[in-house]
Amino acid sequence: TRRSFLKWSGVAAGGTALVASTTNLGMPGSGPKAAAEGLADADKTVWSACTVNCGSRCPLRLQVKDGTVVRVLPDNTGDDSLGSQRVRSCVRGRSIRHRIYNPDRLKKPLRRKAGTKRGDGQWEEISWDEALSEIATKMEGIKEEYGNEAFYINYGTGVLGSTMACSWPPNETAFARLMNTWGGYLDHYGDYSTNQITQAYPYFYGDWVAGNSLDDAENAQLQVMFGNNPLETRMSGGGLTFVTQQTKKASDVRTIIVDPRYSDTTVGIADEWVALRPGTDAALVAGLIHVMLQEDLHDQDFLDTHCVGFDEDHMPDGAPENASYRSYVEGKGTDGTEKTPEWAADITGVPATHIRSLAREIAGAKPCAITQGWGPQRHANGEDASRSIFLLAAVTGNIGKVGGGTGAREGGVGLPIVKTFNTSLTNTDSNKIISSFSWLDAIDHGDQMDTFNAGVLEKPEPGVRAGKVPVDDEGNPTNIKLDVPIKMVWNYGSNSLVNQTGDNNASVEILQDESKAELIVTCDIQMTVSARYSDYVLPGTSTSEENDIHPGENATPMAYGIISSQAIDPLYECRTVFDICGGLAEHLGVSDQYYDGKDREDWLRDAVKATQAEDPDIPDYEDWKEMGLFRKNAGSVISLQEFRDDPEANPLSTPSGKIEIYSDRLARMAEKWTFDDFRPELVGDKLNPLPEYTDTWEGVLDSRESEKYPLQLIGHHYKQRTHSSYGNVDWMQEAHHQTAWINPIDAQERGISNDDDVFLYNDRGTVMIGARVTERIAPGVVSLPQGAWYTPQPSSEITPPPGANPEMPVDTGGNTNTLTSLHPSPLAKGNAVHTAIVQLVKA
Ligand SMILES: Nc1nc2c(c(=O)[nH]1)N[C@H]1C(S)=C(S)[C@@H](COP(=O)(O)OP(=O)(O)OC[C@H]3O[C@@H](n4cnc5c(=O)[nH]c(N)nc54)[C@H](O)[C@@H]3O)O[C@H]1N2
Ligand SMILES: Nc1nc2c(c(=O)[nH]1)N[C@H]1C(S)=C(S)[C@@H](COP(=O)(O)OP(=O)(O)OC[C@H]3O[C@@H](n4cnc5c(=O)[nH]c(N)nc54)[C@H](O)[C@@H]3O)O[C@H]1N2
Ligand code: SF4
Ligand SMILES: [Mo]
Repeated sequence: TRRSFLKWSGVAAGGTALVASTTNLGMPGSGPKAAAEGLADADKTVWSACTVNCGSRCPLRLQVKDGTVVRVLPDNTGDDSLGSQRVRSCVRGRSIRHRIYNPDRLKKPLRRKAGTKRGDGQWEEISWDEALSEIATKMEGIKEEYGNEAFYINYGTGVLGSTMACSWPPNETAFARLMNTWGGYLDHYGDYSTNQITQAYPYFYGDWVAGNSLDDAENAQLQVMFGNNPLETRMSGGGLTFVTQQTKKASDVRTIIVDPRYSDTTVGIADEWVALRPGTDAALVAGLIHVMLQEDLHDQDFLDTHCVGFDEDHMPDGAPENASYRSYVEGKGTDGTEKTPEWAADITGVPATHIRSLAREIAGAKPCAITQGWGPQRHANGEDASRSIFLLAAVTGNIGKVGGGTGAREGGVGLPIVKTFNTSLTNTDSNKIISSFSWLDAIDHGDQMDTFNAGVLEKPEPGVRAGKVPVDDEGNPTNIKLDVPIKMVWNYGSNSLVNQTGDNNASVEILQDESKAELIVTCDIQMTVSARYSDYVLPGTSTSEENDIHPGENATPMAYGIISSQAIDPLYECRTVFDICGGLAEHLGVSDQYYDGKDREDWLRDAVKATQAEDPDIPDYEDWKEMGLFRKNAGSVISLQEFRDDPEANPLSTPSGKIEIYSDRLARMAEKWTFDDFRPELVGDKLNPLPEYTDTWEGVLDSRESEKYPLQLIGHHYKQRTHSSYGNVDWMQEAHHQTAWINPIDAQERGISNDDDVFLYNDRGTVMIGARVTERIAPGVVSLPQGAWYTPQPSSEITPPPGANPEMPVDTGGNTNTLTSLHPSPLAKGNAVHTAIVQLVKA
């Protein structure tokens, strides 16, 4: 601890107060009681919040002395019962001072030095006026030459949890409001979290459908979680990490977890671990259903009344013969292979005897709560993985039941916060929309992208997450095309220029070509990896420097929201994004429309008023601000209950009104979709009308056949960080090291022991990092937790291992995306970053 104090005590703002605070934190005599009550002589204690995108949201009580945050305290309201639970922050939130006062904090606007390349790290400090007027002038030039479709707001979730500072979805950001006063911009559908499952939903359920909330598992006989890890991905003490443990404690519901890793959730609540190979859930499900069909364990009634496409008697008009799922399992489909447990065992690595016993147990448990996390779908063909898990819930008849579930990720309730600032203007420009993962393609060759080759879609109705495939009168897909490539990228609260997207080295190459993207502007609080690849970097304020409203997340049965009060003055020359976009609006001559006569706090009051109209329980702005956290018990979520009870009266929004196990729309799209227009390696990709298993690029079979890259790489979401946020916090680095997880069998073969430095590499890049040798990961699989800071060292300084690409730098930060691919998934054009093959050797 002492070492980390030394490391940054001299650097941060308000140095004196900071030293006082760290002294206090380390004070051995203060004892647990004093620690809980905080610093006795603080000037004030204010409600603030941690607003990063970790799937939770925590209030923080910041203690301020002499204008500096000196101590971070958790929620002290609520209790330990579900519905009114205390929202204790996790260790990241408790270390937020180290993020507020981090040495990487940006101080002044920066301009990339003339004559240097993006990424060279050569900057000039400039005034706000210079920065905003230069950016505005460049924006005007781009608009004149290319029009508004050339402006893009990049994916970025660093301030997802705020209202005025909101960084995602794009149409709820301050930059979107600015652009909407000025002709619009190119929007995106989907998100890096859920691209594949979002685009899978329409073809199975019609719309986004939640699972039952996780507290409802107390009514289940069995809970089965596919790649769902709430104990690490919803870490708030008020969140699902608490809910799942309380539910397990209360009901002792038997819990099976299907995951290549023995995750923290497996540690915490599982009775059984099914260690399948990554990307093979659809094969496991086919094997399970084979057993159920042979032993007549499936729910034929539910399939007959609520679904189409399961067997030959229930197919949509015009579907070819033997295209049903039953035919696929029985080996009568086009591949002619019966999906026996032995077939599934060979692909998944789960023994056939285990598949048989699992099938009997899952089908026999009435009801059975089946959920999935988003790990299974962040893969090549992740769309089919997620649909296959929905299918398992359908075949066992658990959909719409208390104690059952839809096979989707757990549902949740929240407060209906209406963000009037962001939604009172709509995008006035084009009807076109691209996948959140297609933007590098759109920079590189946007004017060649269309629906069939790149998933350019029509904008959906507000609030709908999936884009719409354009169709003609007969329902056949038609083609729309982008007119121009992306020329300006706005990157706010995002480390997704490089670091969070995929294939860092290839991304850098595209971004460094100034003939492509002409203007890249980042607004962040710190000098991140992405900021390095920008032309201008604008210093933003952190949540502690602002007033804002923060919707709570994933605490069902509790719904809650936080209003934070500004704890300290903006540091250095930092500005709120409201002011930054306001300044740009002034330079672009649209400030009247942008402000609409209101300041930042007016908009916050406005949002509370609009929210009260939706939910009369919501307190007034001032009262809420005083209480910090407002909570209510909103009850459990049971999804599709009405559809289950009466499918005729409550049809789904699919063309048939039923669950579509075979999708006629996907069959028609499959005839038009092309995959090899830009990348020869996309040959072999396909759309499947059924949720079937596909042997994909860099899947398990490739790893088995490849002498060069025999290991499958995934990169789980990790408790050290929220993506890259908190990744530069010394306390967090000390608490949870960045290491590559590898099974002892694979480690032994390579002469690797725990803590040895290793190289991980493939054609796309090389990482050097410590090894964690552990039976908590399946043999043949490596996990390098996603989000570490990409730190490329030239190959002249660190020699890559023999066999690695000698051209590529060695990333000593250990970022997974140094090894992942920009190859999009076939339907969603999503980030398949859990699909990659690598070699691992001792360094
Ligand atoms: N390989 C691999 N890659 C992945 C994933 C994976 O599973 N594997 N997961 C993907 C997923 S699900 C997601 S959501 C994305 C997340 O990707 P990003 O949304 O890019 O997430 P972060 O890395 O947290 O970046 C957030 C940025 O916001 C900044 N920020 C934080 N607070 C503030 C603030 O108050 N003001 C301003 N201006 N900036 C602030 C942070 O400094 C940080 O640079 O990553 C994706 N990338
Ligand atoms: N601590 C922390 N919490 C976070 C985040 C974070 O960065 N840090 N990020 C937040 C965000 S934005 C999101 S989107 C969510 C992400 O939530 P998820 O997408 O659910 O998280 P992942 O870790 O990618 O995957 C969940 C589990 O799936 C497993 N898995 C990987 N591939 C497969 C597969 O093919 N099949 C199966 N069955 N399992 C597989 C992984 O080992 C992991 O344990 O987490 C949120 N919470
Ligand atoms: S990282 Fe998430 S769980 Fe941790 S304090 Fe922040 S909001 Fe809460
Ligand atoms: Mo995410």
